[in-house]
Amino acid sequence: MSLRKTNSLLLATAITSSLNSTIAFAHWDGARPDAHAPIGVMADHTHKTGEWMFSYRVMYMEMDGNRDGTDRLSTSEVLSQFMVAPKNMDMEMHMLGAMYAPNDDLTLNIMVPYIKNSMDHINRMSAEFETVGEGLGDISVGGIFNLTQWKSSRDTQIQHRLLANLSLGLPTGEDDIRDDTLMPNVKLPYPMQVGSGTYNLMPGITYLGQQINGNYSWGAQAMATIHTGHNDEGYRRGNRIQLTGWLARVLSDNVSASARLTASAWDEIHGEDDQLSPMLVQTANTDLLTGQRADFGLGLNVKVPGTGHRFAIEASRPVWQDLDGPQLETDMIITAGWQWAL
Ligand SMILES: [Cu+2]
Repeated sequence: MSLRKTNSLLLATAITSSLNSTIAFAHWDGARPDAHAPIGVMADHTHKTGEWMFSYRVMYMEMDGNRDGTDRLSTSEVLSQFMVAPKNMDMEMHMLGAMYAPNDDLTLNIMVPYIKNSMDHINRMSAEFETVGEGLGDISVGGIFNLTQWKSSRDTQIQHRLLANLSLGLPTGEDDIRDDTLMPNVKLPYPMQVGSGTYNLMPGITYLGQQINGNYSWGAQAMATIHTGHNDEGYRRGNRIQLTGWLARVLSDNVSASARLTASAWDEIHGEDDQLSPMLVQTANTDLLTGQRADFGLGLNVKVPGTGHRFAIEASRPVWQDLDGPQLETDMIITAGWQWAL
């Protein structure tokens, strides 16, 4: 048997055995405000048998100005390469979520996003226009599994946990939205579409640590988005990988604060949409959609005692970004959410 097969068998056995045994998280305090990760992190926690959670998140991302590599580009520099230059873009996402735990080791989740992308442009004749791509995004369904847990004790006792998650993204969002530019009813470029048009796999792994009698907790997560096949427009979006790590401190029984560092990288689009003109504007050019970024964010988790309600907010800014440009640079990301467990 090949080493690869042996490894996957071992992994399957490990997952099955951890699913069959009920892990009692004797020392994990799920009621602490910092028992949930900062609100910008997904698939960070599981629930107890029979528990439901409903959530609403709003994510706002602001992109202002262009960049090539790590350097800023002026609008006129962009216009020396293209007929049209994007000036800024706002991405607003509303996300409804539901989680349900059939047992202590597995929590199922579904996420339903609604997205509004708006972009301001200027052309070489100084004519300005705005386009909007808006609608239901790609719904995802999946599960979060408790892989293992262990306790360590030196000066303070620490509860550690390891979770794995896997979600399937469904092509429910539109990938052929049109809007008026300076011409009527034009197909909008790749970043303005709200859906990928393909089935997407999102695997991830999360480590969590919690001081049992202390005020600190921390975590780290690796998550990938893998797009499969091609959509009806003739392309698939670039894959994405994201690594994040955070430190949280309990401030009172119901409030915790967090600091988080995130690194993400996104690959190029495969194939292309024939109805887009790559010479006209950078956002229609498949060579100019890859990049890497590091973000630093501060967050607050608040729980309303005895009700199952939690509120959280997190604001982050890029500390570094390297883009295959011209490409709009990210300036700020704010995520706020409400979670209700019952
Ligand atoms: Cu939950």
